[in-house]
Amino acid sequence: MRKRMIAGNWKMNKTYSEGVVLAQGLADELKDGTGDVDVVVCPPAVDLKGVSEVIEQTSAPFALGAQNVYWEESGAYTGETAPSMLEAVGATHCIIGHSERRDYFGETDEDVNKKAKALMAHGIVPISCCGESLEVREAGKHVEFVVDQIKKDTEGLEITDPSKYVIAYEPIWAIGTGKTATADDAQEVCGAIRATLVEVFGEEIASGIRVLYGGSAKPENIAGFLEKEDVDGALVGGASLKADSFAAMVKSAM
Ligand code: G2H
Repeated sequence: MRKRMIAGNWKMNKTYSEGVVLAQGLADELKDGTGDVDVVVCPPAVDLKGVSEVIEQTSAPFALGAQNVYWEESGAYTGETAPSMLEAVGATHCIIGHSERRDYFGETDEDVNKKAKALMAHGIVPISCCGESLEVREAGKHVEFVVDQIKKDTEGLEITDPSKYVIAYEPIWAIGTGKTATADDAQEVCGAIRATLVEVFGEEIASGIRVLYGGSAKPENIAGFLEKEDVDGALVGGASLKADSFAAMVKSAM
């Protein structure tokens, strides 16, 4: 059985002190635990240490994730962060291949694949994003587009523990736009992702990999997504910036 996961992607929001306050608020909202749900918060890189300290001091029931990583171990890569650096501040998860990184910073499937391998070598769980543009969806090619991304993003990955690799399906047209995919839209693609994972890794591993939905997920709509067979949780942007709304989503998943 796959444990559900609710992950918050703060994107480029919250200064260090604001991040600490949000993490404290979330720790308080979730003080009674998160049941069988894995919860992850992914603040901006400069907030990681502060949120890590809040988690430690309050024994908060959530894990720490980064929003990006570089695949080299160290060296002359100005502005980048190595997996060991994430590990050193307590990050156990890391988002890779978010559509905003693909669109604005030119991240490719090859990069996403290298990042996944580098993270996994350090025991950090990748939350690997995929998803189609409106143009691709309107052309009716969304399933084949996402299947192709998954094949490229997972190429050569060695997965022995399927709980340590997570996929987030985020249709780009539904991100931060207020437009959500329907639960059936999400299931169509998440089901195709699962079938692709079976091809790549075999039934046993594929059945243990979490596939999250992302794109304007909020307290009001999360339950519908979670009812679907191949949707194992959510990657939440806007609604993760308030402790009460994010906690409400975690509670819906419990
Ligand atoms: C999709 C999502 C989180 P939002 O990018 O990754 O953001 O929930 O704001 O659409």
